[in-house]
Order: sequence, then structure tokens, then C-alpha cells
Amino acid sequence: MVKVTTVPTQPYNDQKPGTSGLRKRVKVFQQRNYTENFIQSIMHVIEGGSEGATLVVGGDGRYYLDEVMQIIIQFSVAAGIKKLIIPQHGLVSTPAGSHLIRKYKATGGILLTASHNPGGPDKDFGIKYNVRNGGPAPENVTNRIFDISKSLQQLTYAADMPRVDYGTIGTQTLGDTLEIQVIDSIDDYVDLMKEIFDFGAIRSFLDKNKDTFKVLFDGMHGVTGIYGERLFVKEFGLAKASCLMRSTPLADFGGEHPDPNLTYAHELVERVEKDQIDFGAASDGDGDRNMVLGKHAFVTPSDSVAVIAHYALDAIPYFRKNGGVHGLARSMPTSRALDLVAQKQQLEHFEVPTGWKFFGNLMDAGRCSICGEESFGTGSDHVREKDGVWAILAWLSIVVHVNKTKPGAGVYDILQDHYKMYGRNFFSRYDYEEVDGQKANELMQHLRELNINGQTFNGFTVSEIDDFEYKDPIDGSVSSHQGMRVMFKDGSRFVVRLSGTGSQGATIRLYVEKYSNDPSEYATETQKALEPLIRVALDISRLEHFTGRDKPTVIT
Ligand code: VG1
Ligand code: CO
Repeated sequence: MVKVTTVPTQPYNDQKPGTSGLRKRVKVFQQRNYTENFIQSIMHVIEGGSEGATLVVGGDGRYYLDEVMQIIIQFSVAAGIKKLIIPQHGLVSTPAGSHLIRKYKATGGILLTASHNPGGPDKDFGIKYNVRNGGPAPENVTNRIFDISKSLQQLTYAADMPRVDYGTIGTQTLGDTLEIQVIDSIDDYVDLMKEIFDFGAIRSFLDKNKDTFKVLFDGMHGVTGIYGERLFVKEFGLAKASCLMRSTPLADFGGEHPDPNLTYAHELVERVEKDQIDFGAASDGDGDRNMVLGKHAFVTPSDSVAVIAHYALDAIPYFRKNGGVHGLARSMPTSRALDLVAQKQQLEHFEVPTGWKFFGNLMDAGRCSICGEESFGTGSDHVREKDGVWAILAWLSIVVHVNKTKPGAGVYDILQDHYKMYGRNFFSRYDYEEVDGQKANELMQHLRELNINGQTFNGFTVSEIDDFEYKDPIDGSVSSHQGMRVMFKDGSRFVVRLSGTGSQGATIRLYVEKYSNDPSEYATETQKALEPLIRVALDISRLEHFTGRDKPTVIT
């Protein structure tokens, strides 16, 4: 017998979802009723009301997952939810979760992840609400969640319910109406990938070149290990011992940052060079980010989305099946390499604020097929989240495609060919983590007040400064203050914005971009190519003065 009770609660005032859900230290979520309040607030914003709704619930397997799964079940019973679809053991990547919401026509989903942030009792947890289209809730919904949370007075839930097991596939009923369906979490996603890519071609390429083309996938002890194993070992026939590393999901990600970049995936980076790996790839804790490497080659995410867009129609069957590529989009700080592909292919393209939620409307309207962010996020309209495994399979498909006419071509050659066609957009991001919040705001204020149009710094003449504002072309909603952009006459630019995903202090992100169509520069190392511009950016922003930092925490 399930007993529902209503108890008083005290609201918290800091439950504002950031760029992608509410992310805080586990200790914060463990405060009295903290998690309960937030889940209750979500129950109040479910489209069409919680009664009769279907939700997909799962996460990246990080510490505290089970406690929150149980809380969600307790509130679902009380809120009259009709059905919860739970991937076995509650494990699901963010893009696979997005797919489940779409495939099973659920009302929405609750994804339990703090993405690439570390996990464990002293690290981070996160709760994200996704809506019917499978994408992160748009700002009008997250704002409502926040408003409700600030004045919440009571909680209605099945407080004393015994723990519900979701380790076994099957269906159970709780209370009068709640059906809990535990499903295989990998099948649906792998089926989707099979519809998108030519698995036969990938498998036969890897088989034919098994002595010369080496693949290594780094799951970073996040959730994608389970998909990686199914794909690379079972579907593509590679040997587990040689093609996978860190593929077991762990609650603390092995104590590391599950963030696929040159800093945190250094073990993969080293192995790619040492073991002469032709194709190295990694994904983050919740599987929406990706990094692709080759021998002597690192694909910057900004280039990645441009290269994928360039080859999409020829190398990825999905786009042919869907009548072509219908528009491209990137987040504002992402380099403009993608714009050049859009111009060449005469495709509509969009520049949106940072955060995947801004792509959803464009995709739903059929105006964006492929999009990306500089933060190792790449994806398409097959789901409404960025998709790390998808991006990795897209690159593998491009390698297979290019090898038809250029046997032996690898990631390095594909990049150099791209630069020859379009020129190269050098791009780098400097992150300053855990900076004092007030100092970070002072820095932004300083940038807003700058009056330096026409002035020249170290050879770079300022042409325009603005605070990026986006008007959604579909629903007309406006998002302001999305980052300060300083543009120069030669087309270079830098951008400064504050992170919306950090859980401690403020993180300042500085993005720097410079275009070159001088072939003698295409092989130049990024930091070297950007050095003069970075100095100008630090000079104009007075970053060192405001933060007291003489170097960033992470460079990507
Ligand atoms: C960061 C990235 C942004 C990304 C977001 C969520 O946000 O810059 O591009 O969409 O993380 O990615 P911010 O506000 O910290 O810059 V994930 O993989 O953490 O869900
Ligand atoms: Co992520």
C-alpha cells in the first residue's frame, strides 16, 4: 500500500537551472528537502499537468543517482504520473534519454547528470528537465521551475515507500496508477544509430584494415562505455581489450573529470601517439560531448561540426533519407568555420546563445539539421541533445567515405583538406575556474563600458563590441546578455562570458578566433597562431587585473 502525504517545506532561493539543468555539489542536494523541493517544482511544470503524464527517468550513473531516482518515484506516485520509463539500472546517456522521450512519445524526462563535472560524495550532482521534443526545457519552463521553487510551501509524496528496484527489465505498478517500465537502455539507441549510419560499411572498413587502422574509445568511466562496448565490440567486431579504455561506468568516474578534452583525456591523447592509434575518441560523463583524435591530429569541436556538415550528405545515409541537410547552426562563441560551409552549400545558418536548448526550436521547425558548440558538443536533429557517440560515428563514417577515393587517409588528412577548401579558423578557449563572483561581474561590466571602436591593439583594430542578444526566429523569445563580443577589422574576434554550469564560484570563459586563408599557416599549432590575439584579448579585458590570475585553469 502506497501512502501519499503532504508536509510543509521551506523554499530555497538558489534552485535556478543553469545552461543545462540544476548543478550543485552533492552536499547541497543532500540538504533537508533540497532535492524534494526541486522535484516537486518540476512536477508543477509538466506540460498538460502531471496527471496522466509519461516521463523518462535516468542518468549518467554518478554518485547519489539511486537516492534521487527513489525521490522521483515517490513524487510521481503522488502527482498522478501514469508511467515512468526507466532504462535498466537507471543508466542512460543524455542523447539516448532524449531519444527515448521522442520514441516513446513521453511528456518529458528527468535526466540525472552534471555532465562532465566530477562525481562522488564531495563532487557534483545535477537534475535536468527535458520536454516533449526530447530537448532541455526552454527558458520559459526553467524560469517557472525557479519561480515555483522560491515560494514552495509544501511537498506531496509517498515518503515512506519501500525502495523500488529498477535493475530488472519488466513492468511493475505502484499505488493506483503509476506504471514503472524498466527497459534495456542500449537497444533503442543502437537501433537509432543503425538507421543513421551505414554500419555495414563501417564494419567492413574496420575488418579490411584491421592490421593498419587502430581505434581506441575512452568512456572516461562515464555512461557511454556501455554503448561503446555494444558498438565497437559487438557491432563492429573489434577486440575489447584493444579498442576500449575506461569503459565501465563508475559513480565517481574513477576520481577524474569525465570531460573529453586534451587536459582531462590526457591518457587517451598519450596512447594515441604512443600506440599509433589512427582513430581515438572520447565522450563525457553523460555522453553528450565528444572528442576525436587521429595520428598527429586533434579535431577542434568548431572544426568538427564544419567537417561533418561538409560531408554529411555523402557520408551519412540519414541526411539523404531525410531529403538533405536543412540548415546549420552553432553557438555564438563557436568558430565560424561552420558558416563557411553553410555559405558554400547555400544553406541557412544560425548563431544561437551557448546551450543546446537554443537549437531545439530550429530543429523542430525543420530549419537546422546539424549543429555544434565549441565545448565539444556536436549533433543533429536525430535527437534534441548533443550526441557524443553520434559525432564519433559521424567521423568514422567520414573516414570510411574519404578512404573510398583516398585510401589510407586519416583524421589529419581530412582536416588539412578541409582547410585547403575553406581556410582555417584558429580557435581556442581559456577557462578561469572558481573565480570570485563579484570580480567576474566587474570584468563583464568593464567590457560593457569599453569605448574603443577604431582603436588598434598590437595590429588588431577594433571594429565593434556588443553584448550578444538572440531573438529566436521561431517563437520570437529574446535572450540578452549572452556574452561580450569584441570584433576586429580583419575578422578576428574574442568573446567573454560567464559559465552557467559551474557549481562553485564563477567561471570566466574567454574564446579567441582568427581566420587564415594562407596555406603556409594551415599546419601551425593553434596556440602559436593565436598568441598575438590572445595577448590583445587579455590586454583589453584586463582579465589578469580583475581575477588575479596570470594563467587559465584549462585551455582547450
Ligand atoms: C558549458 C558549455 C556549453 C554547453 C554546456 C552544457 O556551458 O560552454 O557549450 O552547452 O556546458 O554541456 P557553460 O555555461 O558552463 O559555458 V554539458 O556536456 O555540461 O551538458
Ligand atoms: Co555532457
